[in-house]
Amino acid sequence: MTPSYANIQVRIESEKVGIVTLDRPKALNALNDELMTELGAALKAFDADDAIGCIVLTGSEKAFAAGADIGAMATYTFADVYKGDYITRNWETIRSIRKPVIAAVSGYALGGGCELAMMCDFIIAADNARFGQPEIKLGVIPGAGGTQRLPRAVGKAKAMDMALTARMMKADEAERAGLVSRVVPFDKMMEEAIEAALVIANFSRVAVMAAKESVNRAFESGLADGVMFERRLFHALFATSDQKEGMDAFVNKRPAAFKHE
Ligand code: DAK
Repeated sequence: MTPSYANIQVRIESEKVGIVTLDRPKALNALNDELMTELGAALKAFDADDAIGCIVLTGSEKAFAAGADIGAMATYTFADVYKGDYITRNWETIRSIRKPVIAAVSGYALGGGCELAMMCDFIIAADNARFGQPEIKLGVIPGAGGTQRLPRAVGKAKAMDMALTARMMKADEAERAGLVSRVVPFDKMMEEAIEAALVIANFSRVAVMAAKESVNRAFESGLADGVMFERRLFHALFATSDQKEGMDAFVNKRPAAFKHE
C-alpha cells in the first residue's frame, strides 16, 4: 500500500518503479513547502524500499512545475528567509536519494520546477516541454541551484541567456543543448520514462547506485580525483555476487539474474 498525500500522487509500476506525480493542478504544480515535504517523504520511502529500482518524477501535461510558490514567498523579508534558511530543508532531500530518479517533464518547468528537474538524474521531455529560469522577472535569481546546474548542463552562453532574459527553452533546443536526454511526443512520455526506469531497475542495484554516485562525482571533483573515485568503485563491485552473475551470464550466453548484492 502506497501512502496518500495532499499535493502529490504516488504509485508503483511493475512492482519495481516508483512513480511520483506532482498534483497541484490549480497552481500549475507550484512548489510550496507542504508539497516539497511530501515529495521528500515519498522519494525517501521509495529509496528505502528494496523492491524499487528506479523512480520517475512527473507532473501534468500543462506543467511539470511552474516554480516555487510565488504567493507563499511574496511577503518574506531578508531576515525571514535568511534566519529561517528558506525552504533549504525540504529542497535538499532529493540530493540524498541514492536510487536513480528520472524526471518526465511535460509543459512548464520554470524556476524551481526547472531546478527540480535538473536535480533528477536525467530528464525525458515531452515535445511540449518548456524550460526556464524566469526569477529575474520577480526581482530575484534562481535559488535552488539553477545558476550552477544549468551552466553545467547547457554551457555558459545559454545559461546566461536564460537566467538574464528569462526566455524559455523549448524541448528540441533543450535536447540539442544537453539539458534533456530524450524528447518524445507527450502521449509517449510516461511509457518512455517507465521503460527506461524498468531497464535500470532490472540491473544490479549496487552497480546502478555506484554508477549514479560516480557520474555525480564528475560535478564535484577534478578529473584525476573523479577517475580515482570511479576506479575504487569499479574495484569494489568485484566484491558483489552481481558482478559474478553478470559476467557469468554473458560468458554462458544466458540472461543475468541479479540479486542486488
Ligand atoms: N507560484 C504560485 N502560483 C502560480 C505559479 C507559481 N510559481 N505559477 C502559476 N501559478 C498559478 C497562477 O497564479 C494561476 O492561479 P489563479 O490565478 O488561477 O489562482 C494558475 O497557477 C494558472 O496560472 P496562469 O493563469 O498564469 O497560467 P498561464 O497559462 O496564463 O501561464 C505560466 C502559465 C507558467 C507562464 C505563468 O503561470 C507563470 O509565468 N508562472 C510563474 C512562473 C515563474 O515565475 N516561476 C518562478 C518562480 S520563483 C529555493 C528553492 C526554489 C526557489 C527559490 C529558492 N531554495 C531552496 C532556497 C524557486 C523560485 C521560483 O521558482
